[in-house]
Order: sequence, then C-alpha cells, then structure tokens
Amino acid sequence: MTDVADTAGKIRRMEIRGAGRIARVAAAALRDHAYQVESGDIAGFMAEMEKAAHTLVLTRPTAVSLPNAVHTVMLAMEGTNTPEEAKKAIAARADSFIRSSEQAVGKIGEIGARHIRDGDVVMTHCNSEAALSCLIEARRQGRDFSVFATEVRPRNQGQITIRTLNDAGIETNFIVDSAVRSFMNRIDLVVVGADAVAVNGAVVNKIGTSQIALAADEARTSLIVAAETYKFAPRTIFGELITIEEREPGEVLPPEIIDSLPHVRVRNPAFDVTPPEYIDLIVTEEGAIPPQMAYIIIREYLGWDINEFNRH
Ligand code: RI2
Repeated sequence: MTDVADTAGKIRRMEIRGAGRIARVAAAALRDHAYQVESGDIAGFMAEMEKAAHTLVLTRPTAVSLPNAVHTVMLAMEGTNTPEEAKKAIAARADSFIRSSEQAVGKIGEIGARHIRDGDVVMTHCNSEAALSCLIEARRQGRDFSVFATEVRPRNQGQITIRTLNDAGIETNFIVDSAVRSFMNRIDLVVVGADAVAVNGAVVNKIGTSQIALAADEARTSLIVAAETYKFAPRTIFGELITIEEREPGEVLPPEIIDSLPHVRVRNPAFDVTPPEYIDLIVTEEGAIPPQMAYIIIREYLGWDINEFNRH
C-alpha cells in the first residue's frame, strides 16, 4: 500500500526518480489512495482524489509523464455514480497505465535496438530506462558495441547507468560530464531519454543533454531520444512552456561552503531543452518519428481530447 504524502515526499527528494517510474508510482499511489478514502458521497470522494492528484503533480514540475499519468487515472472517475464504482474504475485504469508503461519501455527497446550496429560506440547521459532498454535489447540480440556514460552531476545518476550496463555485460567507459566533447569524435550514436517532448519536437531531458546534442551535431553524430508517448506534453500545443525545475543549491555544494560565499549564487537547473534540429529520431512505443512529428503523437496516440487539456 503506498501513501500519497509518502510517495510525494519520495518523488520530491528523488528517492524515486526517472520520468517513467514517477508516473507509474503516482498512478499506484492514486489507486491505493482511492481505497483509503472513507466512502461518503461521490462528490466528496472526487474532491479527496483531486487533492491527492494535486499533491502528486506538484512534486516535480518538469516530467510531463507525471501529470499525464495522473490525468489518465483521474479521468476513470468520469461517469461513475458511487465511490465504490469510482474506486474500481481508478484501480483498473491505474493498473492498465502501469502495465502499458512497462510494455512501452520494452517496445522502445525493440525499436531503438535496430539503430545500434555491431562495432558502434554509443554515448548516453543520465539514467533513462527507455534509453537503456534500447542498449540492453541490442546486446540481447548479440550486437557487440560499447558505451560512454556520463557522470551526471549533481545527482550522479550515471552511477546507476553504469551498474545496469555492467550487469548486461556491455563494455562501458565512465566519463565526467565535461569530457563529452573530447570523446565525441569516437561516438557513432547518442541515445538519451526524455522527461518531456514539446509539440515542436524539442526534448526536455537531464541538464547537459543539450550540450551533448550540440557536440554531437558538430561531430555529425546521430542523436536519438527514447520517449514513451506519455512523455509528450499536450499543453505545448497551446504555447504553454515546460517548466524547468531548479533544485536546491545544496545538491551542488555543501551548505557550509555556500554559507561562506555570500556573493556566490549556486544555480541548479535539473533539465535543459534540446531543439528539434539536433535530434535525428524520437523512438516511441508507437514507432520512431522525426521530432517534427511530435504533434501527431500528441493528437493521435496520447488520446487527449482538446477539451480535457485544461484540467489537472
Ligand atoms: P526514463 C530522468 O529525470 C532523466 O532526465 C532521464 O533521462 C529521464 O528522467 C527519463 O528517464 P530524473 O528523475 O523515464 O533523474 O526513461 O530527474 O527512466
């Protein structure tokens, strides 16, 4: 049983992280919360669920997978007349979201693996289940390639990535973030994940991704993004910008050092935006598309009705 406040705290502190994972965990938290709400009337029940949805959505502002998952689960209540009916509908919807999210990661792996050839040197940044799924599937199919994985300051997600790559038996080089350009001429393909994809195909991902994309573009190295369809941001159709989370300075420097430097402001944006011109392909579970086709994914596959856009 997951508790909404506890889950929200874990997501905020990044004890649970990764755009896909936080979406699944939020769906599970809503499902469990539904069964913890005292059964009154349907209006009271829906209001309680709205509060929980709000708490979860506010934890981290950038990964669109989170509000998309919450929205999907909350929509299940529509047309239900009693809390009992609503609880069942929420549970079924949450479980189906979780299942399809896991399947999407597997499907992306199958499609993305086609782009990794024998002898390739692949670079990845941060820790993305979707990006790693491509590498692990290519390896499973017997492809012989090696990887450069970055450190990913300040939260060091690269350490999780190299453990996974090591467990999969993939030869891996671990580099600090600032070594990317030095090695780019040896790289055949960059594969990264996404926290959000805008309607124009711009990809929001871990800070440093856009620098890697620039270096890749300069070296004529292809860059592909592995992103489930629920990472596409519907409201960007109306010009809404994706909020870039800026986290605590304490993640970058110890507080005592920060306190000793009154004229220094430590900045800690967690994500940046890579323009579509630097992206060759976005691999979704529905197929690989050029970034310019992001609109189609939002319209055809995400399944959001235009009138629903202003909720949650
Ligand atoms: P998957 C992560 O965000 C990284 O930016 C990663 O590239 C992205 O989510 C996608 O990860 P954070 O939670 O969903 O580390 O592919 O800030 O696992």
